[in-house]
Amino acid sequence: MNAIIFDLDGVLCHTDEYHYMAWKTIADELDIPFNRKVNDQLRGVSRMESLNLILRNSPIRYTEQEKNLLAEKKNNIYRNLLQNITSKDLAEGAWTVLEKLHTVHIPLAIGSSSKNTPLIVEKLGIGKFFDVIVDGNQISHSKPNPEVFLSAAEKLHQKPSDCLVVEDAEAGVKAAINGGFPVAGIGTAKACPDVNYPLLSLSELLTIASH
Ligand code: B16
Ligand code: MG
Repeated sequence: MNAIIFDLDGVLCHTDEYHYMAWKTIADELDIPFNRKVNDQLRGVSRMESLNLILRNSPIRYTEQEKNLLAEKKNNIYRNLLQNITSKDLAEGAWTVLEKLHTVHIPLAIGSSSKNTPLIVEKLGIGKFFDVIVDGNQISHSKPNPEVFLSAAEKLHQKPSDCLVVEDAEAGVKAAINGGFPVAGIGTAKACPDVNYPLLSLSELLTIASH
């Protein structure tokens, strides 16, 4: 393994909780049932695809224009929640792991579906650790399509089989597998079949990277 590609929401930070809060506000306003189980299906999935998954539980058919407004409203709520995040919002051990991997010159990338990646990375102060960042602004197909990870591997000048993807979401694990990447799963993704490395903590990456 030559390089590591990290998912962002749910792996390096818990902004996944803010996605949940913002979608919950929208779903409650529309009187659509929404809980953490539905929210788990939205992990790694693009904003508009997430909205379509939520609206499947509504008897009402929304126009494209209405959907665009709902997605924009959700994003405004989400971005307001992001305003106060700092490096304290990093996942446990993330800073130490990134610092150590960077110090031993392991090329590092972020591969995220989120169009808010630049804001989150800036707020967390972790940009300096990454050689490459590919996010939702640069891709046409979100996870489980492997595009985001393939683009990151290409920019790292590495073959997919030499880059370890770290994911928290089923859609992300599938994207990695579809692209031919080995994958480490953390959180709910550690139970996904096909995960090569189920992680209890990010610090286990230091052991994996040293082999
Ligand atoms: P945005 P990841 C994903 O980020 C989130 O997991 C997913 O819940 C969200 O819908 C998606 O980004 C798009 O986010 O609305 O900010 O563009 O897990 O791929 O880092
Ligand atoms: Mg994620």
